[in-house]
Amino acid sequence: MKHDACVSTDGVLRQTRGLSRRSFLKTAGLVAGGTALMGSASLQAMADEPAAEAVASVEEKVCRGVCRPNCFGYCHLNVHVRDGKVVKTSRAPYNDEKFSRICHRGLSHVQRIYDPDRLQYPLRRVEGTARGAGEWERISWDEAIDELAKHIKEDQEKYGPQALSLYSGTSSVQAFSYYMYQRLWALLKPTSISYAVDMGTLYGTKRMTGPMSNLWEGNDAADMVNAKTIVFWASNVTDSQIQTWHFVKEAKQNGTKVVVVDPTYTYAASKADWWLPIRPGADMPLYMGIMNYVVEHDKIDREYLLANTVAPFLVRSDNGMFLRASDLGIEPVKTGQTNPTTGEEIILDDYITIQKGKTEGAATAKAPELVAEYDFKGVKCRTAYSLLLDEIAKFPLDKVSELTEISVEDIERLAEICADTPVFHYVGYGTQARYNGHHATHAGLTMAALTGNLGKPGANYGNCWYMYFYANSAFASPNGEVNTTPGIVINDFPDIVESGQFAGQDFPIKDLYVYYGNPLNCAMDTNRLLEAFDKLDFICVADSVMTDTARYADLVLPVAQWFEQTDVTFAGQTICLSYNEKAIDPLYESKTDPEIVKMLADKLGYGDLFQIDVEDGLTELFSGPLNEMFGISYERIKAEGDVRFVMDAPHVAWAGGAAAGAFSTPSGRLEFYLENPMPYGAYLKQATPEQVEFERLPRWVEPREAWPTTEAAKKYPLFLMSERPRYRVHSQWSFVKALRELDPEPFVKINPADAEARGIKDNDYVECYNDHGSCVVRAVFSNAIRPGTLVYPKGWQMSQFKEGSWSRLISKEYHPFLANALFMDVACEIRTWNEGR
Ligand SMILES: Nc1nc2c(c(=O)[nH]1)N[C@H]1C(S)=C(S)[C@@H](COP(=O)(O)OP(=O)(O)OC[C@H]3O[C@@H](n4cnc5c(=O)[nH]c(N)nc54)[C@H](O)[C@@H]3O)O[C@H]1N2
Ligand SMILES: Nc1nc2c(c(=O)[nH]1)N[C@H]1C(S)=C(S)[C@@H](COP(=O)(O)OP(=O)(O)OC[C@H]3O[C@@H](n4cnc5c(=O)[nH]c(N)nc54)[C@H](O)[C@@H]3O)O[C@H]1N2
Ligand code: SF4
Ligand SMILES: [Mo]
Repeated sequence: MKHDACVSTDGVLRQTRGLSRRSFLKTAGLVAGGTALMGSASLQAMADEPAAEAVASVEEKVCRGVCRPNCFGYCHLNVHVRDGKVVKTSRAPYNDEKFSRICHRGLSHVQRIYDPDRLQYPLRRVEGTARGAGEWERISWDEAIDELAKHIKEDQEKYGPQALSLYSGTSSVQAFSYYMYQRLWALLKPTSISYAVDMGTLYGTKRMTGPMSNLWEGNDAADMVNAKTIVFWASNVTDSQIQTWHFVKEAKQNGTKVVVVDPTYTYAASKADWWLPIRPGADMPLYMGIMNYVVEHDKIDREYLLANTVAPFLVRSDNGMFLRASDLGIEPVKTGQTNPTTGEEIILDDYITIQKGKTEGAATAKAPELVAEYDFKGVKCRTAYSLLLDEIAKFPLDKVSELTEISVEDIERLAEICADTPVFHYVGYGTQARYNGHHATHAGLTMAALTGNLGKPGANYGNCWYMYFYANSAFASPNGEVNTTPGIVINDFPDIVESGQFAGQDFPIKDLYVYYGNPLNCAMDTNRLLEAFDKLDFICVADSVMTDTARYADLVLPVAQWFEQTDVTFAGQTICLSYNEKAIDPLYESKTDPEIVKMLADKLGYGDLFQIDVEDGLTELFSGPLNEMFGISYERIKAEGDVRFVMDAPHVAWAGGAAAGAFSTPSGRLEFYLENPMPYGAYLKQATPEQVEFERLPRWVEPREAWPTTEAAKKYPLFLMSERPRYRVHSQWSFVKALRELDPEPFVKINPADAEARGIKDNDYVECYNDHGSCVVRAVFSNAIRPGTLVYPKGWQMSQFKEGSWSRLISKEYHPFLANALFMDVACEIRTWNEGR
């Protein structure tokens, strides 16, 4: 399909039918004044098309925009511009029509762009006032960049390159903007602080399927229609991937059954054939219970296990490693080829299996045993599958029932469903945001392999979110420079700032630059983070609104909105590179990120390396041998609007299995048994040999706080969980008036029984609190909430609370193998709150 770039539509009449003159004027009034309070009808007005007679005389141009919060959708939008103003956003087509969608947030962009509270000028904290006091002075861009450059230069010279730290959130996947920053960071070598989100899924998957797996693997949602059953695990899909729900409905119409495993009676649960209200945090034992049943009833997929997993490999009891041909005195074969990930030479040293009672290399064994033992010079060896069976045996169904609070009959019924392939396990991020998160993924993926539910249409375990990795990396390495400073995770940031030490070395961090993210809102333990902020010399935030984090900065840089710049979005569930064209000039004095980078580079003496305009930059980024190999160029992306970068459609993860090279593990198979479990991002923790041993197989780890036996739960018996906010994406859209009218203030959903036991009435203000912090919100009674739990839609900015904020209640602790924030692993208590008390 040819994409019409910014067409000036003399055909306004064709484009603008359907809205009464009155409602159009209402929308137009909003654009002009920006402050008009809109009724909920105004969203409808935004969706409808203005009346022909009202606008016949006004020229309209329609530009292609990409809505790019990280709700996974990246919907294409028409951005309608009249008189240099965006008057409306409407749904625009993807080349694959299945992905053409828009939601209430996408429809309300006009209010984001013309938000009267949008940042307009660079702001500096008034000298002598405290951070967060809200006293700002307007300064020029020149002064602002001067000040930023001065701090970076002085502190890096005095303390080393790590003195500058960066926090980038999840709104970062637009190529020119992202890589311009990377280009500067390659020269400045600052400390990158990574967020610790969704890692239980990422790490749990990658450690079993290899580093070349995409970030968050899984089949394309369009493949759901091929499943007999879709099982939603810990996914609030109707709100978190609203753009995907139609695939579920289409599958249902096609006869697919839907099961929802969730402690909360979600909207998806209300539309499902079966809802299983699981105890929060107990998915791991449920997966083990399913495996127990399918093993017991001989419903495993032997063929899949033998050909695609390490199931038949012998494991040495002395060192936990697989027995190899070289152990038996057979010379390995040197291939002369190198592993693209490790750079090491690939040496073929076969893994040993048992066939007809004798050892046999896995490469040649036609029918190896799943369960076998072997005595290797006095070292007992057993197959990886036998070791898995030992773990499964620890989960008899009555124990699983106790842990999950699901009846034995229901576990059996679920296991029968899971064994009846193809089953599409659509896995959300609810259960993994706990201390035990990666073990749930480990068990889930093993269960999918055991039942042969991977690598074929309709069979899946995961949730695809793909990123394009082939942008020309030379762009981000000017003069061949790369950032060599070690990265850290946000959870460790407070301790590192306080001690000035990292990994036993001096590591003073003095400055912080935040872009594409809102860590005081979306990371963990806000109180502890604020203590770290207090110790920093200088904080600069680049955003388009006054976020929680911007409020605590010394310098705030106003960033241009999405439709005020050209760029290419390179990630998401639609697996496309999407073209976003500039519709209007940046409002007020706001500037795009690349412009900020250029100004800063100039001040720091690197100006010559940054004389790149967006068209040339994008052309370079989508050029070179890898892009050519995929047939991708900026010219093509621009002309076609979107270009799919994973070619099979619908995409099936790990298709073809081991024979097709689907797994990039050392063995080339799915490794449910790990020879060398390696910690992920857990920099400040030292794993003990016992912990390494423990990590080899899926094992039960209790949540850190939100589990009946924990210390925290004795004091704080309610388990607090967040849900994706229907009216925001994280903290974005927080200040959009039409949405605030529908969703005016922070609240927590509570089962009436828990509320009544505490003397709380519906709609009361309540304080939620634990040892980490607290907040004050409305209590909303809901029978959809599991007794003993509380659920809040996340993302409210601090200024919208009566007191405190949600992330203050979240611990900064993490598992020694995995830096993953414990968003769902929160024990708390709740009491009524009276203003002025
Ligand atoms: N509107 C909107 N959409 C978004 C986002 C947003 O902020 N707003 N954020 C985006 C991002 S970055 C992400 S990572 C995704 C997340 O997408 P989801 O994972 O679908 O998001 P959540 O709303 O956190 O849903 C988690 C679900 O898990 C359930 N749950 C909690 N604990 C458990 C458990 O132990 N077991 C089981 N089985 N269920 C459990 C919760 O009740 C909830 O229904 O959403 C994306 N989409
Ligand atoms: N309590 C709780 N907290 C959570 C979670 C939870 O379940 N519960 N979930 C976590 C998860 S899964 C995630 S992914 C994170 C998300 O965490 P964040 O990525 O920090 O969340 P956002 O609120 O989307 O912040 C993005 C910010 O970038 C700005 N922005 C957008 N586009 C641009 C741009 O082009 N340039 C610049 N400079 N800025 C831009 C937006 O205005 C916004 O302020 O939140 C995590 N936080
Ligand atoms: S917020 Fe998400 S679902 Fe809504 S229009 Fe934007 S990308 Fe699409
Ligand atoms: Mo996320």
